[in-house]
Amino acid sequence: MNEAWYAGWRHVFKLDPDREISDETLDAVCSSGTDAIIVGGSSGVTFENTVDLMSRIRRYSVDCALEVSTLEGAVPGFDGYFIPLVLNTDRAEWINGRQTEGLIEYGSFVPWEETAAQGYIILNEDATAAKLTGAKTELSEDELVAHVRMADRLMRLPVVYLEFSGRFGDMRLVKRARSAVSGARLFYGGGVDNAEKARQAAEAAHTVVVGNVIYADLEAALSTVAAVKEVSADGLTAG
Ligand code: 1GP
Repeated sequence: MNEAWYAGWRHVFKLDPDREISDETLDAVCSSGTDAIIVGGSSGVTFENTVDLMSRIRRYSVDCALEVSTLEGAVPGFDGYFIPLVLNTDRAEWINGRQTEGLIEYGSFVPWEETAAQGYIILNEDATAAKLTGAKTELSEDELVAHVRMADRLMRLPVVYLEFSGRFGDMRLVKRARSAVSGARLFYGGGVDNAEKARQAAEAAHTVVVGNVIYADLEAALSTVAAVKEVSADGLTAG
């Protein structure tokens, strides 16, 4: 069977090209045992700062993917590419508009085997991404499940991403979403800033994305790696 390049990822660190990171911190993050680094951000992403961060991460063997959110920030040389489609907005530019513009420009150069669409469901109204995209973040459980089924069953997107960026979400809802997916991998990101939250997120989602705490408390960020890895892939803590 042909497994997707991100299929085995349980823990991922997300680095923002628009934020400063020292060589020491980057070394710790890339050598932490995380499964991959995703480069991406909601604002201030340019070709220059993306190339710069990519070339620094490239000194390490860790998998490195780019989440392409702007045309300017589309940089060749990553191991993989994620293309976010925001599902809980009525602004079409974020669902398929900008993505189509990207394909008009770069469609012949896309490494399709290493490119995957992410069905983004943004659930924290305070997140920059929610404001930028006009996401309808107040979803009932039924509405959330409907969005997940839209992504997974109708659109057959390979990744569903529950984005709580900046706030730890309701893990019961995340589990509910995971039980609703059939083929997609469920990514969870938002407010994972210690080992305990990492463990809870790992019990709920297939892949746990850790971002902000890298810049706020490196030791706490690093502790999330082992915490996620201690939870087996089906969400049961080992031992
Ligand atoms: C952000 O989902 C990621 O896109 C991670 O969220 O920054 O809150 O860890 P945090």
